[in-house]
This record gives sequence, C-alpha cells and structure tokens, in this order.
Amino acid sequence: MNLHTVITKATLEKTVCNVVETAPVFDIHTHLYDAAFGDLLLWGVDELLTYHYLVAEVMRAEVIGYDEFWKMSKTQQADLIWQTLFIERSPVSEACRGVVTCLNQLGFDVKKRDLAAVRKELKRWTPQRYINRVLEVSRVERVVMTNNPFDPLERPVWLKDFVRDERFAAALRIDELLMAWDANAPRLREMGYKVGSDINDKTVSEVRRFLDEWTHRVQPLYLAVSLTPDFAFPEDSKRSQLIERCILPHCREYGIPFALMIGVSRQVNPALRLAGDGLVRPSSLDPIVHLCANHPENKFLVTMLSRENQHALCVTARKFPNLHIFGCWWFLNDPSLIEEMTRMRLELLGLSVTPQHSDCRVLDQLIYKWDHFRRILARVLTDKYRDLLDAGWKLTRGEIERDVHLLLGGEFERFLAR
Ligand code: HDL
Ligand code: ZN
Repeated sequence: MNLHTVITKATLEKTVCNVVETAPVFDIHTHLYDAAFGDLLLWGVDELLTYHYLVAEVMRAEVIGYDEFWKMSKTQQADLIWQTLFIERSPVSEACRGVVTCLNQLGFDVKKRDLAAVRKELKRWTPQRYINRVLEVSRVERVVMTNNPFDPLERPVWLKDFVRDERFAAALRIDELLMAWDANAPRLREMGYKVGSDINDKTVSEVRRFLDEWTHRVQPLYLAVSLTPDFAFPEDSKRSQLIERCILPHCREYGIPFALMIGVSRQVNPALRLAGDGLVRPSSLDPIVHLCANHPENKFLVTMLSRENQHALCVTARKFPNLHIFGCWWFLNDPSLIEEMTRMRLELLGLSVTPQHSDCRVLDQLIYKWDHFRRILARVLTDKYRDLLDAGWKLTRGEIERDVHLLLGGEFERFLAR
C-alpha cells in the first residue's frame, strides 16, 4: 500500500491502526530529563512501581501507616506495591496496567511475574542506552521536559552548562513565581535578582531579567504553570500583576506560548506527598476567555483537570485561534475519559488539537502511556473516517498519515510557529 492508495471500508480499520501504531510522537508535557540531569531521570521497574499514582493505590489496598511506608526503601516500597496490587489483586487500574504493558513491551515474560528477574536484567542497562531503547519501543521521537530554575537539583546542571540531547526539549515552569511569590521572592534575591515583595517597576524589570536569562539558558518551547481551580484573571493579586506585566510581554517578545494547566488542588492529603494532590471542583473558563480575547498576540496552551470543564474548553478553543488545548491530564488519563474527550475534541476542533501528552515521570512510562492512547486514537479516527466514507468521501493512506502526524505533535509545532 502506498500513500496514494485509496482506502476502502474493508481496508480502513487495518490502515488506521497501522498508521497510528507506527507514527512518531512529539510528547509535549513530561517530567522526564535529558540523561545529563543524572538521577533526576527516573527509569526502571522500581521507579515504575513506586510512581505516585501507585502509591495512592497501594495505600487504599494495604493497611499500612504513611510513616511506615515512607520509612521503607524504594525496593521495599516496590515489593509491597507489586505484592499488593499485582499478585494479591489483578492489576486492572490504568496505572497498574501500564506497568504490565511496559514490562511486556520491553520483552519481559510477565506471565512469570518474576520481579527479581526484571531487576537483574535492568542492572545491565545504562541510562543512555535505556533512553534509546524506550524511545524506540514507544516510537516517541521527542519529549518536552518540565524545567524548574527553583529546583535545587536541576538548577546546578543548567548553570554548569552541558551538551543537550535534542530529543529532550525544554519548558520553563514558573509555579514558584505565580503560585508562591511571597515565599520565593527571597530566593530570587539570593539568585541575584533585586526583586521586592511588591510587584513594582523594579521588581517587574528584575523578573523580566530572570525570565530572559532562563529563556536563553533553557530555550523553552513554552512557559508553564499549574493553577488551582480558583484561578482568576484579571484580579487584584500579585499573580495577576506578574502575568500581566511579566509573563505575557515576555512570551510575546520570544514568540512562545504560555501554558496554563488548570484545576489541581495541591496536597489535599499531604501524607501521600507527591500523590497528595487532588481534584475538588471544576474551574472557570473566564480567565482563559479574558486572556485569549484581550491578548490576541499571545499564544495559550491550556489543559484542564476536571472532566466537567472539557466541553466548555473545546468550545472556547473554537472561539480563539490563539488557544491550543492539549492532553488528558493526570486523573483524566484513563481510557474511558480519553475516548470521551478525544471524540469530543475531534468533533468540535477537527485536527487543531493535541489530544494527548504523557506526563511521564518515569522514562519507561512512555511505552504504556502512548501504547494505550494509540489504541484509543485508532478506534476514534476509524469511526470518524468511516463516517466520511459513508458520505462518499475519498481518503488515501497519505492523508491519514498527514492527519495523525498533526494529532501526535504536528499541530503543536504549527501552533508554536504561528
Ligand atoms: O503539575 C503537573 O505538571 C502535574 O502533571 C503533576 O506533576 C502531577 O504530579 C503529575 O505527575 N501528573 O501526572
Ligand atoms: Zn505534569
């Protein structure tokens, strides 16, 4: 079959599945790191098993105190999670299923359920070789990291400079600026930026210098922040002043989007640590409408955490070409919700959307997060193309490849270049 092959109803499903399965992915939001960041890049079966999604799940299944769990070594935590969620119960949750998918696609015989054998084999791998292996198996060709100048482990790596792996693009994460200004202004001063507590002209100038210096250093594709459900803009707050006077002009100057990830309520259960963030209510679309309508020369990437927000977000994206929505974020990254959201998005936005990102924290997860999504995308696209064929439309393999490229990162790249 070549690109010009005209698709029939008989060849449609097989062709779509083949194209979606083999198409390379540009994963636009992860917590992965270039190998140059050393131990910040998490990989291997013990990291897979102690992913914070599984920590939350094991604490529901096993009667164990938080303190007792956190006193365990990572290997002991992984053993407990494996025994509790995989041996004593079938691993049917999406996060558990993901571990099985990863191990299976990495070539382990999961029927043996032999964790020791997996650990033994992985000892033979180096991070660099494992990166190449996982990117090859997952067919992910490029990822965007989450880079935080305030992170005490990450910051020194950027300051000593290093040769970048171009497969690991950057995003500048500014939660400390926008979500905790009063706590972090002193840290900015320690870094040499003469900011005050109030967002006055001097502070604005110094925050812009901070953004300039880290943008030149990191070369981010976008600036990003995750926001709580009460996020409002404009409002009488330091956050609002920083967005208006620093973030938006900076993004305009560099021609990069401002990514807003809206809806998380941080640490609803602090004892779960990284797993302790929650979702307690939907958010308002008002700030997004205001930003897009009043700053048409800015570009906005938005993902929202609440299922209830998804339809209004799609409708809002229809109103503003400078708004690009992406991903089935965090608690939405589950097959039933991914399918509902992807169908809605294609029906309302066509191909002008990036329907998924992985949010991976562990390198191996690229394998499952994308394998599971590709299966859903193939199903949805097959239905959409079948509707077109039923209406007499002609469709070629090349056109399917073109469309899938757009959905798996191509449209994001077009949006960056707008
Ligand atoms: O704020 C974020 O970028 C979220 O994705 C959090 O990192 C969250 O802990 C997560 O990993 N979600 O998948
Ligand atoms: Zn994330």
